[in-house]
Amino acid sequence: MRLDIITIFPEYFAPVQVSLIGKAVQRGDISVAVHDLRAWAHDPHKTVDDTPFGGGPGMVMRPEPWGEALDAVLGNGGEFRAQGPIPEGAELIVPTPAGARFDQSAAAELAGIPRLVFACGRYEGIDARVISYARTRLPVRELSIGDYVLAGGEPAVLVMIEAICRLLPGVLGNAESAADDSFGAGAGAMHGLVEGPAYTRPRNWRGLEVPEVLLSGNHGAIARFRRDEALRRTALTRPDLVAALPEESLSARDRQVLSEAGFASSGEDVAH
Ligand code: 6GU
Repeated sequence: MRLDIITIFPEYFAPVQVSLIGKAVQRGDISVAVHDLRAWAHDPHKTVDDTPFGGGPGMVMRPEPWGEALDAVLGNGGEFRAQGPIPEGAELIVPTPAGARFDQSAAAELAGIPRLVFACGRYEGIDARVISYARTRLPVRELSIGDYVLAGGEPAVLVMIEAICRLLPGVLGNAESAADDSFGAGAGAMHGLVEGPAYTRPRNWRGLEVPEVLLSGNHGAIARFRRDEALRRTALTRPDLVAALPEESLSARDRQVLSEAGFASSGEDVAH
């Protein structure tokens, strides 16, 4: 997978060189190019923003540097502007709090795309014509990582890259761990639930014991215990997820655990 990031803060992306993603970059499974938007600002001050038409607070990123940046990064020699071919399989991702929610299914979809170009906006966003124009040339997604406002798209892009790249084959040490985690879709996944707690050695730590069943070697009992814990924790921290569970996905035991945790069998929270 190839990633291009266009930003006024290239230093912000140093973290892609570390941890699992950094190792995948070193192996050549992922290539990352970070581009400084100011390289395409031609005035002495390398201005990339201006006041909004119609008035109001904040600044808007000017279209010209963005147009040239996308021409250079996406077009093989300016072809982006010249209506020539866009690199096969490329998509443009624009992080914005006004975008559609970036969630695990979006991450899984994007993990299947060979080339992602991230356009990080600052201030009050990028002149809207840049996105309209780009939509005539390649698929564009405006994405938000949650209902809060960041000063810029950079941290959101780091989050998206981490979520996407850990789904690529070979990036996680254990091929099953991505599929099996909260929101994953693997054989061991707790579909639609968050994961319960995990334990490792020592069996007794500061007087606290590891739950006995996990030491039993009884795989059926362990799976049941983990599902109970996942149901309890999801009921406590994410009642919205419990309410969204399809009724037919719940066994009698599941419903009992949920009802003990304060949920009616309809999936509604009856605790308050
Ligand atoms: Cl993608 N960008 C900004 N600036 N703020 C956000 C966001 C993105 N997602 C949530 N808040």
